[in-house]
Amino acid sequence: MNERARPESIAATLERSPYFMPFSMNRAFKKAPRLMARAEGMYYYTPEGRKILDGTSGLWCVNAGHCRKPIVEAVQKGVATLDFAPSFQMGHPLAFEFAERLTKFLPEGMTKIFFTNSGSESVDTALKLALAYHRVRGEGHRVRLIGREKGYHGVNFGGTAVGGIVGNRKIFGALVAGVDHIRHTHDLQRNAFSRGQPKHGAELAEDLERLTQLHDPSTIAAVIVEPVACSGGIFVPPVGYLQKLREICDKHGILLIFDEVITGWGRLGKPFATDHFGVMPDLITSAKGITNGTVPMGAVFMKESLYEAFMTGPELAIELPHGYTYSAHPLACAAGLGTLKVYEDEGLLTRAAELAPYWEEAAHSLKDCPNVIDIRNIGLIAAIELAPRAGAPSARGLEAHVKAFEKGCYMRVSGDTIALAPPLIVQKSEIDQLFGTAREVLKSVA
Ligand code: PXG
Ligand code: PLP
Repeated sequence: MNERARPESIAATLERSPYFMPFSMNRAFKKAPRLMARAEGMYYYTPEGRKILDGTSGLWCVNAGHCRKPIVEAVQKGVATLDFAPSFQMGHPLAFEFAERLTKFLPEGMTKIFFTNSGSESVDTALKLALAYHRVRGEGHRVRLIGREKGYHGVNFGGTAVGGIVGNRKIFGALVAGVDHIRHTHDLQRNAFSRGQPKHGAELAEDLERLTQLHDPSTIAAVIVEPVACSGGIFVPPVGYLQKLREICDKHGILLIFDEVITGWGRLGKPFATDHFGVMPDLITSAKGITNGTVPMGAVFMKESLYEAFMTGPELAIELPHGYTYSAHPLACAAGLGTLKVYEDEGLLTRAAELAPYWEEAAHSLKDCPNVIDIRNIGLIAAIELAPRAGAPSARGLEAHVKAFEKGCYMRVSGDTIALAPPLIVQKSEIDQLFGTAREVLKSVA
């Protein structure tokens, strides 16, 4: 029997492991690990073979469910055919094929694609594109980037700077100069237990107008927001809010970036949140579901006019001095092509819309559970916000996460908010299991 088959021995050695885990409580985790060794469809399996319902699509990325055959086979075939090919001044056919296929799924008007390897890289790419776009058009004075409080845009310098989660920013110095933030839209007093988009708060978009007055609009290059802010606690945009942001951007020549790393790929019941809300940004950042999480990949989608602005200089010059060794990696392109096939064949990018009413009922049925102070939902996303324990913020959330895992469900928590977003193949019986487990957990968490 090899080491991998002996779970006790894995757990016993973890305390000394050299693995510095990302966004984790390393010491506590290594003392009492929660491991997944295998996955299939809606479920993970622990090394001991315990079946765990995946309530958050891994990290919001496995939208088509786990280990789907067409994706696995595309990757297996891909890796045996072309392991790597350079994408700087060279190319490979899959990259062009994948870009072409992708455009069929994108909101109308999004016609050009830049490949990255993650959401964080997509965000930093989009921010650099925005600055460079203004510069090549003779508006190099537009140097400021605006994010939003409680926003999450990954962990690279640009994304951390425009991000608005205090704990993710405070120990990393001054970050990037010229960044400011508009206010968040979390408003328990007026909007608690809203179903779908909350009624109150469209006027919060006017905070952007305030910043244009403070800095002068001619200094602002771009505004980046998540259409639904997910990592920071799941905040659904108030009715009319995104429209207002778009209007203010238009008025002042500011680019609007929607960070759709989570909201893209069917999460809200349309391919993108852009389609769902009917508000068109200038750039969209994507990752995660683009390959069903199988191989790391990200992308920035942009309007034709953005791309065209770069195609005006001498032809024998590199139009954009930016890119990653692994941009358009052949394995990621193969995984992406397999993923798009599953999404299309199974109608997964609109399935959340069919399930949303059932999902909403199930989520809001937890209203009477102890410590629940808000429930928010949209598409196949739900947030259950718990009152923080006095003097110990996040403790209640963490306990809920651990107890749910013991009861056979994986649920992410962000502080004291439980975040649910299952693969889009979820069945109603599994929705029942998820919220049934959440109810049991909430009753047992003091
Ligand atoms: N933008 C948004 C909107 C995201 O949600 C990123 C950028 C960064 O993507 P990468 O691929 O670099 O991680 C994200 C990622 C959680 C959670 O549980 C959310 C993310 C990642 C990990 C955990 O909320 N979002
Ligand atoms: N650092 C060094 C020294 C490099 O040579 C490179 C790429 O060539 C990078 C960082 C960037 O790596 P990547 O292209 O994988 O983002």
